[in-house]
Amino acid sequence: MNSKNLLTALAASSFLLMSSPTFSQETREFSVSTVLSDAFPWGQAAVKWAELVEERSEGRMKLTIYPNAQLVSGDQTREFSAMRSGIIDMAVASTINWSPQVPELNLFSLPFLMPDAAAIDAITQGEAGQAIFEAIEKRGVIPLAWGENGFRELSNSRGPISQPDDLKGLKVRVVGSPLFLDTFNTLGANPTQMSWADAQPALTTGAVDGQENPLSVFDVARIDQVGQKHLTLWRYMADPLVFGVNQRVWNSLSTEDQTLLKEAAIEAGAWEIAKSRAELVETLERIKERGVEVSELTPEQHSAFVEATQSVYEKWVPRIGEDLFTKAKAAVDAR
Ligand code: X2X
Repeated sequence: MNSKNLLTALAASSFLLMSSPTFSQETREFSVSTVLSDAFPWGQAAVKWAELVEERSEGRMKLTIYPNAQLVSGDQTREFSAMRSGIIDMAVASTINWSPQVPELNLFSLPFLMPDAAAIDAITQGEAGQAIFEAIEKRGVIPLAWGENGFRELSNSRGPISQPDDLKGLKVRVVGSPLFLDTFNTLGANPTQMSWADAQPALTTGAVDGQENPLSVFDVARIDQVGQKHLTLWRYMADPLVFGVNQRVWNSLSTEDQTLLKEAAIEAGAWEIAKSRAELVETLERIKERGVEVSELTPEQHSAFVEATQSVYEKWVPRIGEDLFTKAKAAVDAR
């Protein structure tokens, strides 16, 4: 090879190197926090998001999922703070776990505000949902899309529950927002706050008598095997999931990648919401087959619970925001 040909060959090979994707594009890896793993719809939502992002960015963006709130050592109510400070890049998170830092998210935990799935959608997909996303963003996390953990049903080891009186003295494990203490205290129960990681041993040892979680969680975590033989379908609240990104991470992305990330989150969220709703009937069947005694409420029994929990509204609507509550209530009524 003469020197001219050698130069041409070198130029060609360096051009190839530069244009080959592995050399011109570096892969950026991001952490994604979830509380539940991909054995549950919640974790599956994160997996779907990661798959879509990796595929559409042709490997430029990689989302690595850390389930069981492990990035905050299981302390799920610290997830939002960890996101804000940059310990966590992204999350698919329950509104309950972020509500200590974003009081507006307590809206979804108001007892019996949302009677059905259409009511959840009326809030998340409308003006109220927009206002909630603004509240999250104002506190330093960019919200991209909604998913769903689901209607939280009450289980316990003591006996059937179909009226407020049945809850008297019942030791119930509740999640991190203080609103839950008020709801269960006002019903005469004895609530105690603990993380999901601590809840399962507490149910096993009998340190608590009951818990509340969506049917999918009861089913997959085999809550029936830790003595929870009674389940009340009271649909007292549902926790949506929020796909969110740390603000600095968001700002470091090109507009194109921001759009890609957001569209993938919206798609993954819609997919997961449809999937978890579609699985509900079958999940309940499975739970019944395992010998769990399921109580459904008559309209009168339901009303008794609604009335018994009115004080929660008096205390919490001012903290959530009158305006947001009014928007949400109007959306539910008009659904
Ligand atoms: O802790 C719970 O109950 C769980 C898993 O549902 C949430 O993270 C809200």
